Amino acid sequence: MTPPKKSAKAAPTTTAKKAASKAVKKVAKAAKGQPSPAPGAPGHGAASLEEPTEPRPPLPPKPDQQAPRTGTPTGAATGAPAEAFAQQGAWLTTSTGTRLRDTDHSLKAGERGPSLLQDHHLREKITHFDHERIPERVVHARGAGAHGLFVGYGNASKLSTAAFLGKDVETPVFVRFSTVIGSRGSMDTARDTRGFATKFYTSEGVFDLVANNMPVFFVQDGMKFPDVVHAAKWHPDREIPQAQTAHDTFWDFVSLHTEAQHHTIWAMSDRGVPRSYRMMEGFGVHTFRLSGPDGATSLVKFHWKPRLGVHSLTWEECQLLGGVDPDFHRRDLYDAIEAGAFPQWELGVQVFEDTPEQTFAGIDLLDATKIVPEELAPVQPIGLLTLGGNPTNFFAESEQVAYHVGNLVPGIDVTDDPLLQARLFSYIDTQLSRLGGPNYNQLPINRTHAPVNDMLRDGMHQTAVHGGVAPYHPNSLDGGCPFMAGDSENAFLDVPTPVAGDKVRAAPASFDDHFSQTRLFWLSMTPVEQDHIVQAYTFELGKCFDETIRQRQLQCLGRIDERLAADVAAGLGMPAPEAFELADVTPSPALSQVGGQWPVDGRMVGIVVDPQVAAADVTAILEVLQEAHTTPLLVAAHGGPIWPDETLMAHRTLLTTRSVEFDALIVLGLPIDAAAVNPNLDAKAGSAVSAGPDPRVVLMVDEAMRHSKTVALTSELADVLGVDPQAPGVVVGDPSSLAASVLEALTRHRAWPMPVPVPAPPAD
Ligand code: HDE
Repeated sequence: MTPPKKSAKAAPTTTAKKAASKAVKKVAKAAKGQPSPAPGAPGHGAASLEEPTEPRPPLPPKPDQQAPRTGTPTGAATGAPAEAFAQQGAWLTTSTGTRLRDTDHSLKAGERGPSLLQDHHLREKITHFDHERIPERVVHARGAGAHGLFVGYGNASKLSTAAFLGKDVETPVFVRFSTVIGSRGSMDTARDTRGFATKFYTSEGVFDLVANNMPVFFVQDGMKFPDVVHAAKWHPDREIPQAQTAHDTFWDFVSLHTEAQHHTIWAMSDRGVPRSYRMMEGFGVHTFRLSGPDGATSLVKFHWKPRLGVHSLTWEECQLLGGVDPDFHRRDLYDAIEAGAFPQWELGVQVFEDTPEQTFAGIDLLDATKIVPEELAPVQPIGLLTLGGNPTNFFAESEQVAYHVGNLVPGIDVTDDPLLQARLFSYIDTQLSRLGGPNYNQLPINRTHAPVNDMLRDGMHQTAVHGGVAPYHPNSLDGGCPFMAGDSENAFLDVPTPVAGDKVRAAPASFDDHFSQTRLFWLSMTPVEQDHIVQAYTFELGKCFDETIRQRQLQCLGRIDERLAADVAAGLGMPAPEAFELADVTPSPALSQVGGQWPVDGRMVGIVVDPQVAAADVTAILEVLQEAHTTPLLVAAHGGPIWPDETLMAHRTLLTTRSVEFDALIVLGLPIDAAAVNPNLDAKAGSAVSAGPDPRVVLMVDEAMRHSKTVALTSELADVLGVDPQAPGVVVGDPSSLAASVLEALTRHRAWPMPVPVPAPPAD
């Protein structure tokens, strides 16, 4: 086979940029004239105080909302508007379209009598309600989705024949982000791996890239997946804890099954607590095989690179958000899209020669617990993804979307990675019980945009009406149709690869190295990131009941790094493990996520005001922040108008928010409401003992500073609040200068207390 030529590094093409900016402008135009700059309005129209008396047809979706294309189950576009999926007309009907007179009372034998069996409307309404839930996903149950557009740069066309990678080819996509362990209603900010699954509706069929935000996986063989998931989920007797690995069964498993240690250190790092879905990398994890137009094949690893950089929450923020806003990531994604701050990622590939060994620089490409450092194989961008549409209906889209790693298109094939091979079985199988039968690909969100001519028939919820009499091959009754496509008709190619060896239940020797890349990850982190890892292990193991399990995991940490093991042991009050011989590895600075500057789109800025602040100053700050595509929210003592003659309204009050909701704080005033000094209140306004600053504002500022965020305020308020103007992240100045300073500071995400030394790149 010919070795793949490295494709030239491509910048986003003008068309890719134009397509993205066209989409941004469309939403911005639709949003113009909306009453509030804060996203999150529940519906398209405003509610009326009285119950409406005049019927009207259902309103169209909000400007930020999209829906799947209205195609037939067999791929043909109907051209019907997206609303055709939803409700029609002005009058309430049964599910079969009969208009109804009353839906508040059941049909009874007399006003005070028993309900009648005859009541078909009651039975339909209650029966449907009884069956509204479907089984949640076994893993990745908690998630949120968005519509978008992928535009190919064209530079991968030599590597793969896949049409959607062609230059300026536009492909609609639906992306679903998720946590792995928690149930459907669990909090977004749990420490966990995140899913990043993308459905490309390409002209050649659906391609699903079912990725995670970490490039390695817990296990090397699909056979072990149920084990790791059972260990990570709640304890089976009490079904606690929810959505977290800080418990005995998880650490019992990973300390015994040490191939999980590499993934575990990623989960214990800041990657396990992302600031936003918009600020995560995505990784296909496995190695895939691409085939080009000349038949040459190459091995690749897929990467998603976020335009906003990779950023994280602090652990304390995660815990507070779990209570203050358990929907933090879901809300962040929807709000950003609604505000026109469309998240973007570049799709990139690391390309390797397709050799019989399937290794690169001594790294086994079939081992999903290994990465290939970017310093050794750079990620080459091959297309741009822009998410520009929120779902119109969560259930129909985000819940019913069914990804499958076997949804492949010509030019992209799988490899023999034993994890990937098991996934090829699992994803169809799980949809059968989750979506109730074999026709789930006919659901609107799963429908392909390519013509379908299969011989699959019947089954639960069949919505296609198939013609013909011979859904079998070979046949003569239907003229032998459908025919098989050959190379010239762009048929999918299962790349012929040699297979040899005994039939065994065993792994290659290269799969036995569990610690060298785990150490590589640790050494690639900056000191602040290493401290977070120490804290995460200390927290998780501190929640384990069993001393032996803690001890065993400390030994695993000793195999990663002496300082890591010693610091965690100190936090647990246990002896540090013996010294182990450590792997000699070269750090990969690309793995660190601090030390750069990024765009600030969609960042949240809290502005604390009181009626004494000049409204003109606040309006000017709002303008600067909105212009930069951030979302400023006014925080006041009470809801409603803040100034008697102004239209500006409070978006949050000191009761409905906490500093963790914001990336930065601007404090312009001190809302003190003496009337609210009530000893029976949970968090009293004002101070019962002195006329000092409102303790809730003090708490906000203190918390924001502890989380290394930017806090901007005037020098008078810094004095009153006792804020050190020299402290990291503190900006003191006139109201007119504060917004610009905040925007500048936000480009670095946080103001870490120490300068951040970045590990040196490896010598050539
Ligand atoms: Fe999955 N995985 N997985 N997985 N996975 C599922 O499929 C499974 C693996 C990933 O938003 C399930 O539809 C097995 C690796 C994502 O709908 C299920 C193995 C990676 C999502 C399943 C793996 C993933 C899933 C549950 C080991 C990263 C969410 C519901 C062989 C590359 C997709 C469903 C969504 C979902 C099985 C390993 C990512 C049970 C058996 C490795 C992002 O089929």
